[in-house]
Amino acid sequence: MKNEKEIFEKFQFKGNLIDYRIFGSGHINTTYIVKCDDNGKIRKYIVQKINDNVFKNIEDLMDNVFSVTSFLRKKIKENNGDPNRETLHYVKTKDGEKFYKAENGGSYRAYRFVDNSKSYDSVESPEIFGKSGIAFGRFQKYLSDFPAETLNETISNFHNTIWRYENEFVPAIEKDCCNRVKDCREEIDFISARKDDCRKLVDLIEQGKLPLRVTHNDTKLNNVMFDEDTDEAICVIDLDTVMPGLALYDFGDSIRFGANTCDEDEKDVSKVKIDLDYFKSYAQGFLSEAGGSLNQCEIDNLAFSAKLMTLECAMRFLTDYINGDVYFKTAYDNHNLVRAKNQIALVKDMEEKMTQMENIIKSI
Ligand code: ADP
Ligand code: GN1
Ligand code: MG
Repeated sequence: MKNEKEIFEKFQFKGNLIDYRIFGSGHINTTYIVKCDDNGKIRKYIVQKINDNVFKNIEDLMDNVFSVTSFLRKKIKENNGDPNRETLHYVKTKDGEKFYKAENGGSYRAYRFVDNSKSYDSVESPEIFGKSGIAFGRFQKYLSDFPAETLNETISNFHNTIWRYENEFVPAIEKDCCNRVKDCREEIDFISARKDDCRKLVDLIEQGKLPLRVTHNDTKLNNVMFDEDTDEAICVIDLDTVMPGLALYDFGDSIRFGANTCDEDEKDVSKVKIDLDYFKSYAQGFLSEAGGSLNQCEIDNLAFSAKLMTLECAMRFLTDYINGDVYFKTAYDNHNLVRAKNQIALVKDMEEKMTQMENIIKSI
């Protein structure tokens, strides 16, 4: 623990460090909340140990997030917003570096805690979920003229679903390093039967029908901060995967996580459904900001993208289970298998309700 305190003291925080603890429920980085006493005023910061198994080039990653946040700050000011609350504010180390490389080998970065904010792992009303749609839609709109060629690709082929299928999923099954394939044949068959779905959007990119945009690529509900008092969605966080991508990835991934009637790791899959009221509310929010710039092919594939992002996530959880849980953080032995089964149940329900989902999009 002494070690961690020493690491936190490397950053340009205001005041004396008085408290810190592990925070949040992300699957990738290790997140801490750190409190400092600045002459009686308590200042809160977030410090993260960046997962270097997931992010291979941390310099590139930090260059991205610094340039994206400074671009967003300008946009927010132009639109009369409050840049201190509406985008992440990174804090450099006392040596002026974007992150701190500790003696233990770990890489750490820090930002200001977004004042008076909270994140949701699930919400109780479609209205609140709809507000996250506005935030992610606006995020995409603000980044529409960001110079995409200056961005580093932090994880290659991140949402290239067919690439993941052929280069991660199938090899994991063939290798079966932990002898787990025997426990998930049904799930493997379910995903294999949908291989054609995995190539659909990639084919449309190649045919020039879907444009690459600067997108967030990890639009989980708990990657947006809400105001403690008003429940307005104020700030999009977790910018590690901001890269050229499809508007559809951002839309679909939000639905996957936030319109599920259950948590992503609910074990009783009979309860797992897509809630169409949540779907509609998110679509209205997202399209109210980003809709104006979408082409017809993007609009036609919004409902499909929700299914595809869920199928992709099922495949990623299952691949990680087969590989022995080396990518996502897990809390118990077959956690990744539970997540995969949950996502598969959601795909099944979306397939049954696909026409209704498409009609909702048409009605907006
Ligand atoms: P991961 O990549 O592991 O998902 P995140 O960057 O999403 O990491 O952070 C994990 C959690 O920490 C978030 O869901 C949120 O609750 C909290 N968090 C992260 N950054 C901030 C911030 N600047 N202010 C307040 N809370 C934050
Ligand atoms: C991870 O970092 P977090 O928890 O917001 C993952 C997403 C998955 C998600 C599944 C960089 O998101 O791609 O969809 O878990 N992030 C990365 O819950 O792989
Ligand atoms: Mg996150």
